[in-house]
Amino acid sequence: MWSYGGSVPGLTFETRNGQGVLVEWVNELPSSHFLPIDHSLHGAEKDKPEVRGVVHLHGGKTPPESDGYPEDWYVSGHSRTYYYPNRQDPALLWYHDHAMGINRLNIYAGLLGLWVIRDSVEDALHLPQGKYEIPLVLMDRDLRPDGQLSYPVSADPDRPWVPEAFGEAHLVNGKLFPYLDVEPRKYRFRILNGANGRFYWLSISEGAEMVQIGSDQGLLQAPVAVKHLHLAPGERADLIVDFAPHRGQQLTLQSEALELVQFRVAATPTPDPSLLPATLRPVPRIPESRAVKTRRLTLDEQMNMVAESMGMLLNKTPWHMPITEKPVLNSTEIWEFVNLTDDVHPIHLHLVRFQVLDRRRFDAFEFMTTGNLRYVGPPLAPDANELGWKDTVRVNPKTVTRIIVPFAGFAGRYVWHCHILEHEDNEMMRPYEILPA
Ligand SMILES: [Cu+2]
Repeated sequence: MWSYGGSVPGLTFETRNGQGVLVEWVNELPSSHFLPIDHSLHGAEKDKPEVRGVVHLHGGKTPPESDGYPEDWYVSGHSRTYYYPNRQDPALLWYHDHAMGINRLNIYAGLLGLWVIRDSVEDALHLPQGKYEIPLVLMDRDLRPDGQLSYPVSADPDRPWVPEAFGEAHLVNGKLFPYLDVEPRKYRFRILNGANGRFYWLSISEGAEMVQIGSDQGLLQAPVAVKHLHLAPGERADLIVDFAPHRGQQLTLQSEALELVQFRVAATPTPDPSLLPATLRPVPRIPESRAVKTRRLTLDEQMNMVAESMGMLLNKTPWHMPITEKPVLNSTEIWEFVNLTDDVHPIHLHLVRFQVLDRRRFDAFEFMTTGNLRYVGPPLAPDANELGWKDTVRVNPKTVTRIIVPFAGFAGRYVWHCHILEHEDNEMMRPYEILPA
């Protein structure tokens, strides 16, 4: 695998709110790629070097010159020094490659890692910490019989891109079905879906209760008990699991029938000084009236003559077209994603955090033929565990999903995209620009 700092997932950054960090990201990768590049994709043409990289901190409130713009890639023997202010609420972020046209291959190769931000407010909650706080990075990979990574290809050798890549090897922190010896007490699990395209539907066997305390951009206002947890690529969840009722048992974290990690609970009781407070951190809902603009943005799929996917688009506009989304710094906008495809797309905006307003079914055929947006159901409020600050939102098929976004932080050029990496690499990504106030 390729890695940041010698391990997959890469080294975890432990940081504090307001404590800026400079990182020199040095590219020491080999000069040829070991996974199948599709030179027909924009940004991955034959005149580009095979191996290129650029690092993006997902969820980071990062100045534009350090955000890892997809075209800011560089080759082996070079480095970039990026500045991360960490002036944002405590959260589990993650860093990964973002190089134009080969991002899916670089991340699949192993270029991802975690970035934790903490602060004194979170410390004062006395959540489980130290060895009782465990990150779980979920991803799937396919392996050849010799143990090497295998990435799927299409039937066309000139266009090997595939619309989705799934693997049969389900990895947690880079290991196949690992186990963890746990004490019968509360644990905090910081979970990332780091897969290219797999969605997880998580639960724990023996009816063990999961209590969600945080999502992408930090703590929820209050804990939410969840039986199942839906996690799209790029999404994070912060969970408390109390093993006290399960002394001597073996529990499994699973996604439907897939076994991901086993918890072996010790039989002897143990003291548990950690807390699960009834309230965590205020998350005031942003009133819709604060939005100065509403943008309607479609999610589109292009099919060829035999109904094979040729790729997805945002607002029917490929990457190279001029920037169309230019919110003003410190203004708030509503973005409504009109999903005309049959897939769920996790849509991620760089730099900002946002709140999910609602989801509503509409008549996609009527919209595509007449342009008229006719709803066929009531607006559905987000689930309780989606009421915190988010940076990635699941946009369901034939549904309008609305988010409200304060564009805070920095003026400059960023991107927004689908976090199914195969989609992102094939035009389901657009630049946007925040104009100075
Ligand atoms: Cu997508």
